[in-house]
Amino acid sequence: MQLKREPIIAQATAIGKAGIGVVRISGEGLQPLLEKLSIDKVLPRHAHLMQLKDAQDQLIDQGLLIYFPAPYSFTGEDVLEFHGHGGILVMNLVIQRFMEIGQSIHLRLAKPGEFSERAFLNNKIDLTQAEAIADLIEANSVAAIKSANRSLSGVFSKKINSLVEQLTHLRILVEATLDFPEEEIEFLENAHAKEQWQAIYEELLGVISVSKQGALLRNGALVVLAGAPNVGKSSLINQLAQQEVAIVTPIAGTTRDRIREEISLEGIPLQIVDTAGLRKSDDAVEKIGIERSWSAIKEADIVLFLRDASAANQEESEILFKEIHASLVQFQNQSAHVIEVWNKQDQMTHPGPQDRLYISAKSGFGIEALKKGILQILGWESHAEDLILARQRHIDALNKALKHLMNSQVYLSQGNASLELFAEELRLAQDELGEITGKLLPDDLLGKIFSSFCIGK
Ligand SMILES: Nc1nc2c(ncn2[C@@H]2O[C@H](COP(=O)(O)OP(=O)(O)O)[C@@H](O)[C@H]2O)c(=O)[nH]1
Ligand SMILES: [Mg+2]
Repeated sequence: MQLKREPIIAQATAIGKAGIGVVRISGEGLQPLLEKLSIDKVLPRHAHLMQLKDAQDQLIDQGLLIYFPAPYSFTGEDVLEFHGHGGILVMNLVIQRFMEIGQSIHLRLAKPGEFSERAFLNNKIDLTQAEAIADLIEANSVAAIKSANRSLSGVFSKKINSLVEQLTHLRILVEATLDFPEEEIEFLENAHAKEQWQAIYEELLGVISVSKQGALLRNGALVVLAGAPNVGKSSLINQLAQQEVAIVTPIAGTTRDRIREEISLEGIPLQIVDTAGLRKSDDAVEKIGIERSWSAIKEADIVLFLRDASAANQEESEILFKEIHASLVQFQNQSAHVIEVWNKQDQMTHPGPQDRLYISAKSGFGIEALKKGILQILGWESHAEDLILARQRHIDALNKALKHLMNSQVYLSQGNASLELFAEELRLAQDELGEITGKLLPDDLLGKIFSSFCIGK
């Protein structure tokens, strides 16, 4: 038996001063509420001009009322929208008044994400689509908007559902085979079980790849500028940010604090961190700065290790370079990429080895190449049209599904005795995929996901 859910109300638009503000109500059976609103006849999906009055018959607000009867609404329940004036107090009074009128049907304030949760529970959208709504609202680049919209229209779910279907098909095949042990191997061969497995494997790899691309758009990367004093780290952050965010002087030890600036490369948000130059110092403040440089390196996705290409003596820099690599190992941040960047190209007196990345933070020479290098290291393929704005939750589940699929392969090649294990691994892979669309997610996890959305969503 399904429990009847209480009707809920919340402001759907942002709280603040605006021309209009929208209050949304959703519930199973809002007819009693409509009857009390003293509008003669409320037509579905029509805008009705309405005066909302308080218990003393004083006008609170005048606006438009739209009624979306179930199941043709966002939540799948009856939905009422009141489009009034977007003032903080007005909207509060409007909500209060609706709560008074709706007392008999137990109208209450909505919790964060509760509208989306109901849409999910009523099968209007699946979990990836609900998440895509939140992502669309929070998107901070055009690319992120595009890929959120793709998820919202069901592209991601379709990919997942297709994989689930193929896994089911293969499982049925294997389980049918288990009933006829004598013919097992031949049967599977005739049904091209290996080929089916291979197709699923390739499709899953494809989904993982586009999801990782999308995750880049969402998460971006932390790029730390490191190196000896005076190699041009602060000049480079200024060049990348296209403004003077850090102080540049010829005096070694100028930068002491970490300076952060966010830039966007093809829609990917990059946190650029300028750090104090790494050297032995007796200055108490500079020492703290240098400690902070190391802690930035500890967290980096990419370390841009700057060197002065015009300097005759590279010995110190060479030692520092090794030190950075060693410390990344020590920090257990081996996934960080270190890019060697040779700065002050404009001051070089003779050409250096060709395989180096030369830039001039001063003139801007090589900056485009550097940006390209960063994108390449992040694995960004700018022309991928079918990006999915995946969340970490999705990537984790996809990776786990891949792991089970790989496990299953071992059993398939072992033949007879292992077929049950083969089927079991396929089932585990399928379960992981089911978690992405929310079909197989425990209630407490679902609640956690929806409560991270804001109120009114
Ligand atoms: N000629 C030249 N000078 C540079 C370049 N980049 C930085 N400098 C100079 O090198 C000095 C140190 O630069 P700064 O950015 O403060 O280096 P940091 O200590 O690594 O942050 C300053 O005098 C800069 O003007 C460059 O590409 N070419
Ligand atoms: Mg500096």
